[in-house]
Amino acid sequence: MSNVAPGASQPNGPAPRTKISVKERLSSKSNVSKSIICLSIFALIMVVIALIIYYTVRGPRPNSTDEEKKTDQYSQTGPKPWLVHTSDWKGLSVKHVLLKRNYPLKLVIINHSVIGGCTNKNSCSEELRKMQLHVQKDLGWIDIPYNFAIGREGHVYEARGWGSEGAHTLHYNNCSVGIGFFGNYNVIRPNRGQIMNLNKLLDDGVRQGYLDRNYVIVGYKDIWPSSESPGKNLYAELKKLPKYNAERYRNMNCTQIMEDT
Ligand SMILES: *[C@@H]1O[C@H](CO)[C@@H](O)[C@H](O)[C@H]1NC(C)=O
Ligand SMILES: *[C@@H]1O[C@H](CO)[C@@H](O)[C@H](O)[C@H]1NC(C)=O
Ligand SMILES: CC(=O)N[C@H]1CO[C@H](CO)[C@@H](O)[C@@H]1O
Repeated sequence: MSNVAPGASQPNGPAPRTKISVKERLSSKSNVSKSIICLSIFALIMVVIALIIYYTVRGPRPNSTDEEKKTDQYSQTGPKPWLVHTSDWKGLSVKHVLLKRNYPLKLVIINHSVIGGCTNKNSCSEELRKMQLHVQKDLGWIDIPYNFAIGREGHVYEARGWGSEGAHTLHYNNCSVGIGFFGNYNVIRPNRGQIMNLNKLLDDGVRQGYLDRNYVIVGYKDIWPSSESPGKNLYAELKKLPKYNAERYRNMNCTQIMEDT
């Protein structure tokens, strides 16, 4: 008798037990849902904390829209807010070798500065002033070797400027414009603001008659292959530009380039 399965034929026996066990089951069910809610809240908090840490720690990414926005916020106004004249970065005024008879130029040579890598108008201006003093005092050059320099924040800095001979590329200074990007582009990447303003500068050069409308852009190492300049990341970006063309004047000297039609 006692071996009969519970609840089979004993109306007074296991009935209350069943009730208790239902109650137990009910209460354990609500415990389970309580813990599920708790776990969900905990997980949610962890996700929020993780997101906060992620966005705080990672900082700005290269090529991010933040960076583009920043490069559009020039710290000056006027018709060419992207261009910083020598007087604006407080460079010494220098008597340059004028190149008038060679204009319009057909060749644009891009280099990187390797050292430095300033990211705003103040620090770039300071870097230019230091560079100017250094090349004049220690190297005996008349000025910064480039015609123009471009900071990480996108401003274009006038160095020797349009109309003067640079000292950036041996044998090619009197038939080209030399532009130096601040920083080491084997390590850092150029951002879109820098490339955008390189194009603005060159369009402006064409408009003013300093650059031929069919000018070509090359990297320093296209002329001197033993060099790494302008750094692999900038070089890769230059190759995407419609005006990039390393073949057009390959192995030609300045006389030949200027005579080319
Ligand atoms: C350009 O410079 C080269 C040497 O770097 C020189 O031989 C040539 O005569 C110069 N040409 C002009 C037009 O200044
Ligand atoms: C440029 O190359 C041509 C052809 O090789 C040569 O006749 C001329 O002397 C060169 N000019 C300069 C300035 O090196
Ligand atoms: C003017 C200038 O900075 N020229 C440099 C271009 O890059 C090469 C390689 O880094 C240097 O050797 C040049 O001096």
